[in-house]
Amino acid sequence: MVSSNFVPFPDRYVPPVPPEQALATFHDALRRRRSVRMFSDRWVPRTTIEWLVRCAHTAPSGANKQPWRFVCVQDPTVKARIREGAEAEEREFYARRANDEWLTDLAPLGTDSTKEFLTVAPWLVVVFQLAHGDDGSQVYYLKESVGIACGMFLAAAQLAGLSTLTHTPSPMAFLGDILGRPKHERPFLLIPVGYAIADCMVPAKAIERRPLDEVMVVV
Ligand code: IYR
Repeated sequence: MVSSNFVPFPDRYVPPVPPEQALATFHDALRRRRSVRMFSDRWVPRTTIEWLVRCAHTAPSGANKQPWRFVCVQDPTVKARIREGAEAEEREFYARRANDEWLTDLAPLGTDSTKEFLTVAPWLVVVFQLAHGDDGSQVYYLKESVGIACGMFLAAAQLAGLSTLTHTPSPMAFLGDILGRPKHERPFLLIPVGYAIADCMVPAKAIERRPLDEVMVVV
């Protein structure tokens, strides 16, 4: 098992407080995260976005292939094109693609095909999954890997006091076209990042969490 490919576990993290205290602090930040659709245009520095990507990029991935690309858009012209493309897909979604159950489930969120936040939020981070490495090599557990990286991105943004939305205008192929990405990069998630407006409203239903004993089983 231990071979010359191995090094001693470097720089192990030890929390400065007991585990449950560290977790309570982390949980307090996470539990107050809300998906936000009412963004202000308050600027977020590029260096902050770099930190978010750095955090996401610590994610584990199948065979450590790191099969992700984070395309961070602040150019107003590009954001406008993304909004146009997303709203075109969303109009189809609300008019035709979504079935009745889906529309009923979405009703409490008050969403429609207008996506103003796509031009207002200072950054749109478009996460792409790489169908193969840039060198053509295989990748493994692609969705799991990119999903974990996105989760870490969202947690990092929350820790920094930033608001995010997990937006999935579907299908998302238009994002690869607008951003000029190569064919092996497939859009995975569109994450607007910024600050919520002062009088931001969120759906009451989005605050509820099922009790722990419904989501956790101990055997
Ligand atoms: N993509 C659409 C619809 C939508 C779907 C789900 I599932 C949501 O949780 C929220 C919205 C939209 O963004 O309006």
